[in-house]
Amino acid sequence: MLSQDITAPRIVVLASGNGSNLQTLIEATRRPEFPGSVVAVGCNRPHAFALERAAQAGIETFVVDHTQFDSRAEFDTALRAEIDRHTPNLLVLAGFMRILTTEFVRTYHGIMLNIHPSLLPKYPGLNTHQRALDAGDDIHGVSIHFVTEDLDGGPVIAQAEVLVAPGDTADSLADKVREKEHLLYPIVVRWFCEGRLQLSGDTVQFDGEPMPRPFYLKD
Ligand code: NHR
Ligand code: GAR
Repeated sequence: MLSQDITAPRIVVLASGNGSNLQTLIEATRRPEFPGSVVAVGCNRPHAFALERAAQAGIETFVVDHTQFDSRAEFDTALRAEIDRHTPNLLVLAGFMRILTTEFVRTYHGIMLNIHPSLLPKYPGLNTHQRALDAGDDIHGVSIHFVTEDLDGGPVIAQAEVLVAPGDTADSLADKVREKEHLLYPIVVRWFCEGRLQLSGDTVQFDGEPMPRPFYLKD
């Protein structure tokens, strides 16, 4: 229905690499009953496979190559200009690999989500799978959070766990975690598009009530 298309939340996805999470979001949002659509995909790397996935799906793309800027502030300003052309209601980081400035994060406060490959607050930052292995963890996983200035420290909305098996490597763990990511991100993006998720101060609100703990996806 045309009227639905006009009012459907507009999602911009930022990615840096392969874009498998982007792919699952494109597929989920294309189901007729999904209350939002991916209107553009932005990358900081000109050769990211995510760009090909978007093009294949007929979705607009833009590249803001961070290596062409002298500072993070200038990069972020250029990135904001590209994003804002698409008037997003939701900004989704899906394997986006550049730390964003305070200015940027403030601009999209309450409408920016990130998927992070660890059970936050464990292992913010990079190399999460190796760090979980090195620590001897037997449970690892993924978290989805609102993005704030605090790197990977924004309020957590949802998590899913994977079991670490003897013989697991960083690569095998990444594969297991990615499987959970592909299940979890579309659920959370749908909630946001349905207007069920809000950030209020440091608290995630779900259906207008503070979430006492993150949603935990069961096996
Ligand atoms: N920005 C802010 N302000 N807050 C967050 O919570 C953010 C963010 C930007 C990205 C994703 C995050 C992740 O899920 C994310 C969350 C990149 C780095 C990093 O160190 C750290 C965390 C995340 C993403 N990036 C290096 C940098 O110098 C570059 C690394 C590379 O290019 O491979 O920006 O893990
Ligand atoms: C995902 O596992 C995501 O959690 C992680 O990168 C992968 C991207 O995969 N994100 C980060 O490490 C952010 N620093 P994809 O490109 O296939 O979606």
